[in-house]
Amino acid sequence: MATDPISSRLRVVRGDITTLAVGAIVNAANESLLGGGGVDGAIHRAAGPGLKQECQTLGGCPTGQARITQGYNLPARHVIHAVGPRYRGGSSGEEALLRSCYVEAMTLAEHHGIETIAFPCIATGLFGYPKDEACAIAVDAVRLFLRGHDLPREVIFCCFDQEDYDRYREELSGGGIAL
Ligand code: AR6
Repeated sequence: MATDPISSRLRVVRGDITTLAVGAIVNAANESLLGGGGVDGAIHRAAGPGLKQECQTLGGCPTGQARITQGYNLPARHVIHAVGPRYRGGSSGEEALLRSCYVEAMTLAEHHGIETIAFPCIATGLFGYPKDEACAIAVDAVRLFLRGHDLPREVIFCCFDQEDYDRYREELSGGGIAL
């Protein structure tokens, strides 16, 4: 594994993002911000009703953007809700929108003084983004951002299953697919 200054700020973990006691976990939300299935459902269940109440005040969020809330009953202090693109074949601006989710979430984290942020594999579940491409985009977007910013100090890629965990480990070690 490379040990350049950016790599030392990246981690991959396997597990349930709702268990992470970090400054912010990122939710793979939809434009309503009112909850859903997948990681969104898990985060809302673990956070309790306060999260939905705060989300209801936000007026939704366009695809490719992000909004921040408190973490309520979660061990994480904040939730950053990012809306990934639905994958429609790849020629509808999906890559730019997915990249934007990561950049917008990191920007919010920086503005709130958050030291550690954890991402799920945004858009790769219900929204159908091809997993190898999504992983390469996520890692590239995060690396580029960290190069110019001291915060967040650390980024965790939280993979729910072993395949994603292996994919991210490979990508961080310099393997993975070319964008
Ligand atoms: N911790 C970490 N990762 C998880 C967890 C968890 N507890 N649960 C699932 N994942 P998805 P999307 C992974 O479908 O594709 C919702 O209904 C999962 O294995 O949650 O962005 C929203 O409301 C996958 O790798 O999000 C939207 O309508 C990743 O999280 C829509 O789904 C993302 O899968 C968003 O779809």
